[in-house]
Amino acid sequence: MITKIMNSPVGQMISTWRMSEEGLRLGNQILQENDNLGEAIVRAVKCVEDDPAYVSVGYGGLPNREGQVELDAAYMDGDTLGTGAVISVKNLKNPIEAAYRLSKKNRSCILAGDGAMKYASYEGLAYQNMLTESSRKRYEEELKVSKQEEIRAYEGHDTVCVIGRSREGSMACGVSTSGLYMKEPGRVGDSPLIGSGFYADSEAGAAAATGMGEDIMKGCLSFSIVEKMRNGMNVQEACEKALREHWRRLERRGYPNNGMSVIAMDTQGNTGAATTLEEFPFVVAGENGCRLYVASMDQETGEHFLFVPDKEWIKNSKSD
Ligand code: SD4
Repeated sequence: MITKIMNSPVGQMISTWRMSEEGLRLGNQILQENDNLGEAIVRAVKCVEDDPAYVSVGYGGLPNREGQVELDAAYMDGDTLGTGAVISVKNLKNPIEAAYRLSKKNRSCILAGDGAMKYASYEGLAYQNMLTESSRKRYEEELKVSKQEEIRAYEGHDTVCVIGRSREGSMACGVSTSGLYMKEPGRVGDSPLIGSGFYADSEAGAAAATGMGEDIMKGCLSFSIVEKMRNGMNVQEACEKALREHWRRLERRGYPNNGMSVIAMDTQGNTGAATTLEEFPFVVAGENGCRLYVASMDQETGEHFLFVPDKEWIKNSKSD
């Protein structure tokens, strides 16, 4: 039984995929207790990074075509517009922590590869071998079934994106991912790119994206949602419209629908979500606790609706 909801939920935090539920609960607890937005977002993202059961983020993430887990993360402070990101980092336990610290700097705040690792080491951040036994096995299995040039991008690549708003109206956003499975070493997706994978401006709202990075970045999707809100559009409409416009733009060029999903929050804490998938789970948290929702797009008409999943849906869903 699906209960459609007419108005998008109101809250202080919103995050992508079911895998973010536990983290969002912990982050929301911090926000409710001490209103520390940065700490709340970093806590929520770290919870997903640390859990090897989630194969698309942090520890146990999806390896690249050389069998190494290469991670991207970013953080944006919507008050200062301060942005930090780390790109293609290996063996860094919590990339979001490095991105958060870098967001407080005004120069050299987006770092890739060795430079990012040097910064993390200077900051005393923890290292860890991020390749678990099961991600190594998954890699070896893939090598057996595909020739190098035919390697498939695994469908379960996902990004944890967390948007938050403090009681005083400060907004921020954090994202973390291992990107595409079997990606080329050094491949950069949308997630650590400002305006594509994330954007936060406390004067206008915040948005973040998950899905095929090469497609998302062609539309600077997160920035485009925030700009629609800045111009007065309702948050749910901004998500749907930005995504639809961009999807059509890609379609006209012959791109297939590889899946893109977005979440957003306006300056009052109203949330929105949209997807080109049939179903995209997201989580909203606030004073009244934490709740899972699903955004759904009719694949024929492009129409969206949101619903609260029941136990049956949760039991049967294969989505992260
Ligand atoms: C990337 N956007 O690296 C990420 C992956 C993702 O759902 O979110 N997939 O392209």
